[in-house]
Amino acid sequence: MSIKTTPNGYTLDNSGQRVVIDPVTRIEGHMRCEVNIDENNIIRNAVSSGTMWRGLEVILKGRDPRDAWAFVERICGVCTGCHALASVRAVEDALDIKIPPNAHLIREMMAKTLQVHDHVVHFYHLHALDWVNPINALKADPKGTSVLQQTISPSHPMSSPGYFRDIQNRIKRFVESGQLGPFKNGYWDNPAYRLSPEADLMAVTHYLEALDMQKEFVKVHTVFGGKNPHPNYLVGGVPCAINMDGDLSAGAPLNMERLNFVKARIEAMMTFTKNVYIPDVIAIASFYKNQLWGGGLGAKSVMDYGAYPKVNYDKSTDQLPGGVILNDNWDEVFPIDPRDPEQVQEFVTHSWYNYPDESKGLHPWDGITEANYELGPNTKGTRTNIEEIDEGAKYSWIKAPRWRGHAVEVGPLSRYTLAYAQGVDYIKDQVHRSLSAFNNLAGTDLSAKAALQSTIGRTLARALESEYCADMMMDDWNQLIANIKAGDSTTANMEKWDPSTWPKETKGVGTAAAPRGGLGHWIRIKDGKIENYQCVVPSTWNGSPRDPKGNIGAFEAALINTPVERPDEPVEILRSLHSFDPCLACATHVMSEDGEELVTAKVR
Ligand code: NFE
Ligand code: MG
Repeated sequence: MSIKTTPNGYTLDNSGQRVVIDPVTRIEGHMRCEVNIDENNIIRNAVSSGTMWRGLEVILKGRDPRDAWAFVERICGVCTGCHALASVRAVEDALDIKIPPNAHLIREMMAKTLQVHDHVVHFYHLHALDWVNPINALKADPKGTSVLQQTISPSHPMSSPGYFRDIQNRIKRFVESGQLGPFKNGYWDNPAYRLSPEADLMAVTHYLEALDMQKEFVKVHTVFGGKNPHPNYLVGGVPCAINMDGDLSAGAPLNMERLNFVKARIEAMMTFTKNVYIPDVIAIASFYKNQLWGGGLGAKSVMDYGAYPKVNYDKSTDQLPGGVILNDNWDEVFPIDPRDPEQVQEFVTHSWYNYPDESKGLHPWDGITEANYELGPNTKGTRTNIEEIDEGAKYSWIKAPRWRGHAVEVGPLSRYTLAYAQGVDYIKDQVHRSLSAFNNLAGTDLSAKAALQSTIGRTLARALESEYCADMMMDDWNQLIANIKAGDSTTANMEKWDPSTWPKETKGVGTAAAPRGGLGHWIRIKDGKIENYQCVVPSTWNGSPRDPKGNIGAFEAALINTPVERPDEPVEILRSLHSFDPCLACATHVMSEDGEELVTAKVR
């Protein structure tokens, strides 16, 4: 047994019952989590491990930088497009290529569509079943659900008792057939589920509505990028020409019909986020008002590079300003510079990689990706069947990125904390409006800080960011139309397409607001080829293992001191982990050789 306090202020005690969750499901990629639970069922130690290895950074070496986006975009099919965006930005930065304003607006609309799509799918299809019990919805009085719907969101038209009764009958047929599909394997008799049957019925109904909506949203990617997932990008701009006289049958130019099609999808995103998503998060949260745990690093130490610039290349036009907040001090925001070798560094002391000197971190321009799978002496089990991880040694395929040595959280909650602390009116209004709706429903009097620093706050920030992105996208759309009307239909700058125009040696960095947080790609180009390429990804920050000083990352921190109602049904652990929307495919971007899971399941 050992009790330790980490430099970032968490007391870890690895005595008590060890509970292993592997695989953690309803995430992207492969993840394992081990916790120690004391005699009062409180989590006192947490170990999060990425259990897959990929190697995209290695695959890129020696390739044409103009092709990099197409490789790195395949890091992930969920946050589709954001790696391509960070990549083209990194290459353009290295080669000093300035893209036309229309290309920026189209890229922004694609990025914001991704946010809305990813956040909606995450909340309804990956996270909601941690809070919502579909089996309990069978006990609901559909009239009560109708009243609830009209109370929390009077503008949503689908609210009649008959509508909810039909859905309830659909769920009944599902359950009676014994084929629960996505609702299988839940802990449905666990008292940790707190919603009324009427609220459960409303939420399951919206699960189904969201399935229909998400496939509409992504059509914005098919218009601008040819397809989804993995829309097309281009170094120098976007690969879609504007031709207002264009005939669609003649090869898909961007014409007014297509632009109006996009506008209708943006309007659908605005309506769904305002009338369904945000009211649902607030209504569900009101049933969990006494369970505002799981804050961890969230809103205390946070980081973002800055998001949604109005003007490309001008960080002062970021609509969500970036920076770093440390240790809960919202009065001091440190500027962030991804080029500064002292700021962003990755450590591998507890990661399955080699560095020449593992006491030091490496800035991504000098980053090394060299696998080294070795287990600590206190590991229980074998190399291919770990029973218990030894967190004193290397224990994850995720590296540990740090900002000036500090563990920070990234994601919508970090962006919202930074924007709130820096006085962005739209964000403050949104936070205050949703908080007062929550306080009214729940009969509480929480401050913004208290509400945000929790698992539910992290989930709320994602909903609010979806609304914000939908609204901002309409501004982007209007600006694009204004540019075209003023005679500018340029979508690419190909002046430096030819490698003969490039310097012999150069380097660049590209950042983007990925759905799960700040994303950065760093590239070195030599003799027209990629010499080094490093991605530092949101789930790498949040899912990071311990660093050499012993600081724990955001997933681990969010679990410490969380009470668990039934240790063999750890729904609370899933809630906190899912509130980050983990993507292990992104986090490790770097699968065992035979593609198999490295470890086996104990508790699901
Ligand atoms: Ni695969 Fe990703 C996002 C990136 S990982 S989901 O968002 O970049 O955190
Ligand atoms: Mg990396």
